[in-house]
Amino acid sequence: MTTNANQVHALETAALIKKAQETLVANDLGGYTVPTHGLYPFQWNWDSAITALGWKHFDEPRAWQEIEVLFDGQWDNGMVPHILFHQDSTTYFPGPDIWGSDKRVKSTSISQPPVVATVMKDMLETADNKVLAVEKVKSLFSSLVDYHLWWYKERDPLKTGLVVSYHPWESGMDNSPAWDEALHDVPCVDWEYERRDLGHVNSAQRPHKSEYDRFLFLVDFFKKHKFDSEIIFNECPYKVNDVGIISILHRGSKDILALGETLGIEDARLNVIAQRIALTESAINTLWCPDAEYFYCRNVLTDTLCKVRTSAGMLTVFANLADEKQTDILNSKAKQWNEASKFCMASTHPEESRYEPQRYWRGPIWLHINWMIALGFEAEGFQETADKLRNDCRALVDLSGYYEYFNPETGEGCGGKDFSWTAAIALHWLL
Ligand code: 9WN
Repeated sequence: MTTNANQVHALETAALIKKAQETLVANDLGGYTVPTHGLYPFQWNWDSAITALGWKHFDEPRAWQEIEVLFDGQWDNGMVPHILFHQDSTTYFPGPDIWGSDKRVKSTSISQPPVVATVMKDMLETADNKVLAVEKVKSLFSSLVDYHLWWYKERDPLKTGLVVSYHPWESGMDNSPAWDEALHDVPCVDWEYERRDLGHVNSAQRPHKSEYDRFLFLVDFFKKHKFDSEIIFNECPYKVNDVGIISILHRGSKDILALGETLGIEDARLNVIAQRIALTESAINTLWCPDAEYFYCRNVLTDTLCKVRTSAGMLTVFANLADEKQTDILNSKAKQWNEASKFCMASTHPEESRYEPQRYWRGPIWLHINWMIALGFEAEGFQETADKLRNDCRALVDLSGYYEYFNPETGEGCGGKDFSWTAAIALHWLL
């Protein structure tokens, strides 16, 4: 770049940093950050963890507070819910009454990908205020272990090595084509409801009613069974091994062991986590499809792989679950995938028949997913792939700003505006 071009770039970067910080501050509801006002007016689990990564760049105490408030909603059994309804709002559906929450902090009855452990490790390692960071990790550590043990005990009671998910919302990748068959087998609710998301976002960018009918059936099912884990495990009409959750959990568990070692924390439960890590490592290849040479999710109820290439399979590299040969294959696939659309990485491979570039999780790009995938490839020495992901994400925010997600063909911002995790990933990774 010439000196002038460098100066322009620096000015643009400074403006983007300012805008990203302002976005987080504007979305701050006092201790927790909403993903965006209106569309998502509560605290979401993996959004909050990712958002803390943004806060840490300009307000470390506030970043730790985000995590503390998230754990304040933890259930007695260790689950950290997918949404905490700290206050009422009429702009989102389904709210706490539909979920039938009976806890002190009202919440949903499912969780979300547990990226929080990895975030906490990053926050400790990069902290300016080490004393504060050590104090916070020490005080949250036991709850964090409880959370991971909840996943293993409640979602893999038979010790298969692969936890199950009970709801597409739990994956965070709500209407990924990976769930199409499994979700189709779930009955529809027989009551009328009014969606609020369509009042905020164009319906072409959101899930269909046929999916919402089933999402809500599952919510009713959990409530009807009073959140009884045994009954739900035995009878839930939707049970999926989600390779995204499995990978993020696995990486997080290893990060918990590393945190424990760094801080000299002695906790006998860490042995259980270590055993579960080993179990997952020995089971992951059951999700590898030798024909496609790709990691798929599995519909546990029909014991079939969900054969559609979604970016969730790439998270095995982030978790270091893919072996050396598989990582090499995935890197070649990532290159081809990235070339298949103008911007990368599309959440569903553009050559899949179910690919839709702007409909929720069926093609658009989410920056935090790309960040995790890039971290994985970088750690394995595939810097070119990591750089391509990063450069494309930077181009997306340059072009469209901090939208919830982006069309991989045009770069157009989709979904909610002024979105917390997009601004946070920009602060943490791109700027
Ligand atoms: C349901 C908040 C959340 C994200 C999810 C994303 C979307 C909610 C919805 O928004 O899901 O949880 O109502 O569409 O799919 O990943 O955490 O940003």
